[in-house]
This record gives sequence, C-alpha cells and structure tokens, in this order.
Amino acid sequence: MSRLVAVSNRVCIPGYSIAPGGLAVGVLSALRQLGGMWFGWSGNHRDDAGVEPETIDKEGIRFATIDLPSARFEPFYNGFCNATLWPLHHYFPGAFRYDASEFEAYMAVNRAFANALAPLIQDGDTVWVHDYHLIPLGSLLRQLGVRARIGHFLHIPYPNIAVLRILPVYAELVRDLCQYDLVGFQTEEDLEGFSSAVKGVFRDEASIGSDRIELAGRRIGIGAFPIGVDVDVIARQAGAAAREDEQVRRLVAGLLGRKLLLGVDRLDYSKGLVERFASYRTLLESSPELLGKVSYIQIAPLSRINVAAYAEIRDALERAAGHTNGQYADTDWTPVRYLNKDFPHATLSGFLRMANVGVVTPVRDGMNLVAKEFVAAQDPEDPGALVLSSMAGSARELTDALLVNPYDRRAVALALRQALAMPLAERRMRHEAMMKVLRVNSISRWYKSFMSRLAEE
Ligand code: GDG
Repeated sequence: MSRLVAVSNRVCIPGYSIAPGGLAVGVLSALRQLGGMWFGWSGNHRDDAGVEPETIDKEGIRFATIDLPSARFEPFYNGFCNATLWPLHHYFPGAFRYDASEFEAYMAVNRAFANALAPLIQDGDTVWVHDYHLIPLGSLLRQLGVRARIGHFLHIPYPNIAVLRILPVYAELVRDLCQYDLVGFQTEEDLEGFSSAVKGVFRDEASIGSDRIELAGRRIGIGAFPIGVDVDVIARQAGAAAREDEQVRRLVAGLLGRKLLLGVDRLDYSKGLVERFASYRTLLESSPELLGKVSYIQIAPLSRINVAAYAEIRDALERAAGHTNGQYADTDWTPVRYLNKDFPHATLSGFLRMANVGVVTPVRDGMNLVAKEFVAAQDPEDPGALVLSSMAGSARELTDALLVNPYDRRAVALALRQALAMPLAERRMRHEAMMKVLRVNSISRWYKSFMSRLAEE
C-alpha cells in the first residue's frame, strides 16, 4: 500500500506539542490508522533556517519538521493566511486586507516547504496537503519533479467567485488548486464555490462535472468529504471525565444545580461569539423566570493574538460579558462565565457531557467539530440539546439539532429557551438521530474516502 505523507502548517506530535485543533485531530487519526509521515513547521523560528528537516518517530508515525525564519513567518501567518485568506474564505470582507509583500512571504514559505519536503517523497507515496496555508504547495512540488499523487483538503469554506474576486491574486490560487490530483471540501456548497471560481478563471477551457474538472488535457478530482469525529473515543473519554476529572467535578459543583449552557470555540470572529453573547442577553431579558436558574459558560482559548481583528473581538467580548454580569449577577449567581483558557481534550469532552445545552453558533464555519463532539459526548439516557448555526458545515448533517441563524438574536434566544425546556423523549430522539449520522460520516470514513478517491485519480 502507498505510504501516506500528510502535510500541514503545524504538526501535532502526541505528548509534545500544541493542543490539537480540528485539523490536527483528523490528520492524527488518519496517520495512527494508516501510518506514514507528517510534515510541517516545527513551531520554532530560526533566521538561518536551512531546508534540512528534523525527524522524530512516534506511535509508528514519522514526524518531519522545519524551522521558519521569523521575518517570513509573521507576514505569512498573521498576514496572508489569517488577515487575507481566512476572512476572505469566511465571507468577512471587513476584516480582509491585501498586501503584496505578505503574498510574497506566503509563496516563500510554501517554497521552503516544497524544497524541504520534495527530497523526502518516495515514488509511490500519496501526498495529502491540508488547508489554506499551503494552497500552492502541490504546484511547487510538481515543479520540483515530484510525481506522486497529491491531494488537497480545505478545512475552511470555499467562497463564491463573487467574493473570491476581492483578492487580487485569486486566479493564481485557483490555478494552484487545479494542479492537485484531487481537491476536497467540507460540503457541497464549498464545492460549488470552487466550481464557480474555476469557471470564472478558465471559462470555456475547463469542463466542470460534479466530481471532476477537465482542464488542458488533465483531470482534477473534486468532492465533498465532510470531516467527522471518533464517536466511540469521545463517548468513552466524556464518560470517564464526567466520573473522574477534577475540573469537571469543579464545574458541576460551581453550577449549584443550575442548568448549563456551554460554548467551546477558539476565540475567532467566525465563531459568532459577539452575536452569541448578545443572544444570551436577549434570553435573560425576555425570560425573567430563568434569572438565577441558568449558567452560560463560554470556553474560548486565545488564537492568532497578533492579528488585529482578534484583539478587537477579545475586547468586545470582555465588555459584553462584563455588561451582562454587571446587570444581572447576584451574590450567588454569575450569568456568564467567560474563560480564555485551554483545557485537555478529555476534560473538554467531560464539560460537553455535563451541558444541558450545547451552543454552537458560528457565523461561518467549514464544519465545526465541537458540534459533533457535543453530540458524541452526551449520555444517551439523558442527552443535552444542541443549538446549531445553519452557517456551520455540520448543520448539513446534524439536521436534528435546533438550527438557527446566528445573526437573529431573538430566534437564537428562543431556540435556547426551547433547548432548556426540551422534554427527555425529544432529546433522546434527536440525539439518537444525530448519533446515526455521526457513525456513518465518521472520522475514518473521512480519510478513507479521500485516500481511495485520490488513489483512483
Ligand atoms: C478548522 C475549521 C473544521 C477547542 N478548545 C480546546 C480544544 N478545542 C478543540 C475542539 C475541536 C477543535 O479544537 C476545534 O475544531 P473546530 O472544527 O470546532 O474549529 P477550528 O479550529 O476552526 O477548525 C473547522 C476543522 O478545521 C476540521 O476540519 O471543522 O470548520 O475552521 O476538536 O474540541 N482542544 C483542546 N483544548 C481546548 O481548550 N485540547
């Protein structure tokens, strides 16, 4: 069988590095099952960075990492990746900026990845590149003579051409994606966005089907591969954490019997936290009988702290939480508890299990794994209810959640009230239906279906 070489901006070495986010959990799960190599940035800066990667073997996986010069990294990561591509792909033109020198840094980092990675690729390998940080990588590897199959999976949404065109270099990036053998997206809607972009750039030169594009005598596979979660692992972890985890015990003790509304999101404007805080306030305003009876805990570990839009949202949330608490708190009740803290994944799943209502209301999200983890973490005998934004990719699958438009405060407040009051029989019925979907669209289906499509292309 072909060796899998996964590539992403950051790698996640078990027991060593950063807390795994959505991408890392998925890639690690694929590599644990299939074996292979994971290549990416080490997390370290070195100004005389050569192209020689460092390797370490763990759990049957080879991790190969390179250092990057800080002068390049800053405009690459905080600039083009997270102040240009991220807002563009999440339909936030207000947070978008374009700076040609940041695009140059983006290309330079992609070239550094390609130069370091190409010598490690053997004939017959399958290379799987992840996410918006590395769109040009496939094309650059081809230029260096790499002949292996190369696929790309985009974890974030793909916008329609009408929005994409805001980016002066959009056509270059569309051409780069067309150099892969297979390009995968989270949902059909993202796939349609990409098809509109290919049509906009290549016009009649490209013939676009539902699962293939024919272009200049080449075939590029395209498809939707919704990422899933490992239902059994999360259910087990959540059950154990609910029984044994000290932090979970403290959380429950602190509730004093109140019902828990819980949100867990990276601190990011796409996660709809400002809108969510406002909706919770509307809930308290419109339901005086809930005062003192519910607690909303929002866990929001900081991310991308050097990007201006993230500092702004942090300020806005601190003000909003302070405002609501100032108005409604009592000597023994804090209506909102807002924590910029990182917790171990197992503890988080325990928190999710204890919640009466999971509040997942991004204003735009490629998939949103927290929604899926919430469902998987519940006690099937007495599950909590999920309030989910229709703007998350996961809303396409979790149609038995209470689906809301996150911008409609009154509708979200209403859904929160409905979730808090939902009878056990209805909670069980909705939970069972969502669990069925999660078991079908599992994490193993995600990587297996992507890898087998890539093998066919
Ligand atoms: C991108 C796309 C897509 C959260 N707080 C902590 C923590 N987490 C974990 C969650 C979950 C993951 O991080 C977050 O995944 P999401 O999917 O919700 O969001 P993004 O990070 O934006 O991920 C997204 C995903 O890629 C996968 O394709 O679904 O749309 O934006 O697993 O549980 N983990 C730990 N501590 C925390 O405090 N350890």
